[in-house]
Amino acid sequence: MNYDTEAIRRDFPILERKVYGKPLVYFDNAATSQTPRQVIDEINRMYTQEKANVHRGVHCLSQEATASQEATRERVRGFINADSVEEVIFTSGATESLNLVASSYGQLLEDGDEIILSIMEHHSNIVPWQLLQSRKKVKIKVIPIDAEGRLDLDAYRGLFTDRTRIVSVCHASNVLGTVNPIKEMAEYAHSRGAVFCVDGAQGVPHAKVDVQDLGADFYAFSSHKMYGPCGVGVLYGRRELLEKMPPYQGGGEMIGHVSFSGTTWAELPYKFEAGTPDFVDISALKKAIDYIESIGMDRIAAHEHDLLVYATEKMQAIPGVHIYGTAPDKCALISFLIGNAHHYDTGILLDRMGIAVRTGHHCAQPLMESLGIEGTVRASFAMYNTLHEVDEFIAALTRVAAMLS
Ligand code: 7TS
Repeated sequence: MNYDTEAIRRDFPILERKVYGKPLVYFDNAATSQTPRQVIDEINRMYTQEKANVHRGVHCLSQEATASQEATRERVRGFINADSVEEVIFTSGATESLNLVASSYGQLLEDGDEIILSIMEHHSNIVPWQLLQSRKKVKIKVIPIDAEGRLDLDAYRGLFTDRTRIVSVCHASNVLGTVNPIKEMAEYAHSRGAVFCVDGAQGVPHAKVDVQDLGADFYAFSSHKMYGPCGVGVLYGRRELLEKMPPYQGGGEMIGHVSFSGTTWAELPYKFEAGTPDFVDISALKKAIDYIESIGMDRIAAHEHDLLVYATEKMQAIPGVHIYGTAPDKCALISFLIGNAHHYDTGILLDRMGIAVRTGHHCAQPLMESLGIEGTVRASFAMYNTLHEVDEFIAALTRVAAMLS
């Protein structure tokens, strides 16, 4: 069966709209991807038919809403091949998932313990660990990158000591696109007695993820970057670790029994889900997974790779364009600058031509500093983008490059 981009595009209503009278070319998918009708319909169905608080009511609507939410948990479990639904925790996004790990697993660390991160991390995999440093005297060590934007694995191995407790790195960089060798890195961390946490925000939307095969002890991601609703994220955690960890937040539903003489916690995964969850959007997330699987993650990955290779080749031919991140294994995004032009100016001009890209530091300021720049322009692709759109982008970029140089 051919990869039918036109049929896919018909499922995404927003792709029909125009900006400044021009057809929208949406190349900001690494920030958030668009949502198919099937997901939007499910959100609508939940609001019109099934809105009732979950895990609370004896009444029919509450039971239906609970079943809808819990069906997503099972769907996510299968999607990432977790061993059980107890290991799938719903959060508000990758950011909250990573804060949960740093805060709660962080409670188990002792003064003098060490954490390994990488220079290419998003702020959401840096700042939560720094917040932990205000409570514990833990040390943060940073894996550097080479000229192509790959993690320096010799340096990585060299950072370990007998105090290394946890490594937390991104599956793929949101700036460089580099896909990190998670399996190999996790194996080494385990051989040194450390736990391995993966920021999968840019991993899950682009390739099949098997948390057990990867050897991830934690895996964090956001629904809105994988064609799902906003406001929902997932934290996968290995049961044995989750059981040892204290709760992240206190409130309704995360308790066993509350008393002023002492409170007990609910079983997994509810111990980590305080308060009313975003059950409407959680329920609709399973429709995004259905959608991805109806097309096939391998086919999506191959299509995105074609776009990446085609766009990279064409961009390299435009005078003045410099691409940041040239690792052989990249997810479908390209960061670049034109000569000395400011990234913002390039972004504004492209926007006026109907092309949505992101500009700035992409919440990765330590990486920018190490590259000696303030920011980049970033084009990022998704399953519905086309070679024709890349051609439009290249034509626009050629004009912008001529204007700015
Ligand atoms: N980790 C990575 C690697 C990311 O790219 C992002 C968001 C996050 C974590 C945080 O995800 P959130 O859904 O909780 O916000 N990255 C971007 C980006 O590149 N442009 O906008 C958001």
